[in-house]
Amino acid sequence: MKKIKLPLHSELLSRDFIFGVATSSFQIEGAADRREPCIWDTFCAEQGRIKDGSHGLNACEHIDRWQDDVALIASLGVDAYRFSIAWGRVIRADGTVNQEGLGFYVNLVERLAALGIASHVTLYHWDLPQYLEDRGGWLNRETAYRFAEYAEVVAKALGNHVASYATLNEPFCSAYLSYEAGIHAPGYKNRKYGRQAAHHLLLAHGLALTPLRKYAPNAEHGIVLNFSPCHPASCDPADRQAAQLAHAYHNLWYLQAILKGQYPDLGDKISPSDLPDLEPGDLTTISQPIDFLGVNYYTRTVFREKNGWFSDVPPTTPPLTTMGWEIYAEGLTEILVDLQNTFGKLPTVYITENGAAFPDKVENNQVHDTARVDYYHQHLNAVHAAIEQGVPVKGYFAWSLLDNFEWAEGYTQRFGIVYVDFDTQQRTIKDSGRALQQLWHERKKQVEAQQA
Ligand code: IFM
Repeated sequence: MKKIKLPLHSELLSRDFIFGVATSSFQIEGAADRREPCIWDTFCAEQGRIKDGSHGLNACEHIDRWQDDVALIASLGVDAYRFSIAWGRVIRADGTVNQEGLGFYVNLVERLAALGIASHVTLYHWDLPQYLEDRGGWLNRETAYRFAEYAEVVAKALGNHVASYATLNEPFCSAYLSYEAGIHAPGYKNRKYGRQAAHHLLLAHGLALTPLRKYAPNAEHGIVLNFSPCHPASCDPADRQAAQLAHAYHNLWYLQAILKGQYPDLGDKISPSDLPDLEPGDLTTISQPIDFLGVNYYTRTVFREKNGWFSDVPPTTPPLTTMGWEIYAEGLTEILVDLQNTFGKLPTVYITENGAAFPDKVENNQVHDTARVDYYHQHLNAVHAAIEQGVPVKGYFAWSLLDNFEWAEGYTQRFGIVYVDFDTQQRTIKDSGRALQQLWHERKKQVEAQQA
């Protein structure tokens, strides 16, 4: 088995850097009968929405297998586990709290703590309760206020037992892919909707910070955003401009609002009628200080100019992942350094997701996913390079612990460091999981030796 190697004195090997694995509720939990339906249940039931016609009703059956899954996480030697809470498992359609659902997460956090594993919670990873979508979803400003109430319920229950609370995971996806590009639930295709949903999501983030800080004052509070360096397809000035526009629209739209309290100025590239409706004070609410920025990174994107706008050029040069994404580790260093330069100083950064899907196969109870071992090796070294250039990265979470429901791709994409047989629910640690396990155990030994 190949190893993952880091430079000897890398910050990543120090005691203060945290390593973890990540998942999200809808992608692994199952037990749909014990929560409210969400927009992804509805979307999966619509013909043609999901590549393999599947759904998330059972997924990895994590709700019923969580104790074994936690033992598995512990065996990897991680410091932390990042997971999300299903809003509709906690708050019923009539607004009352589902104590059993909330209790699941209380037990999970307790068990993790007993094993010395810190909980990093995400409050919203795309599974909006359908009862809220029925009232307009993220196009309805009221949803932001319901989110803050839900955040309060969770913070009261989990409080300081959680190391960090991320309000949202990748609002780019729950706004752009969901309301603007029609690829994710609820599947709208409308530019104004996308911008308005993004604004309400960011407002929800800002509003939730108040109860989170009140009821979990010792925890860290922040948000998880996804970034992809935007490169021009050619030296043509029109393509260069298109790549810059894509960077502003996809990457800066969220971070600039949060760190600077303003949306990027797109000039005449966007019609004023497509810009979001704002109320006075919204950007102040959105731009409250955060303790950390979660960065999700998978690949870069190449753009060319098309009708005065930008259009992405799908990569063709191998090696590509089964998602069709280019493996481009230097893009992680590039985007981190670029954001640091753009914003002066970034808050603490956690790489909250990084990983790749490959066509894994189980052979004699083993999965030889050498390409994924290489992927982690290259990307961890890219994080090291960013730290060397002054970016305050303090943690790294592999995406994902388990193969799971990959949204519009169904179960066709395997991102796990642990293989899941969806017929038997058997879990098999892949070579990438073993390589990370080895790295994490060796690092622990090294840190303990330094302390002795
Ligand atoms: O599986 C997703 C995750 O839910 C959000 N970030 C990207 C991952 C891979 O597509």
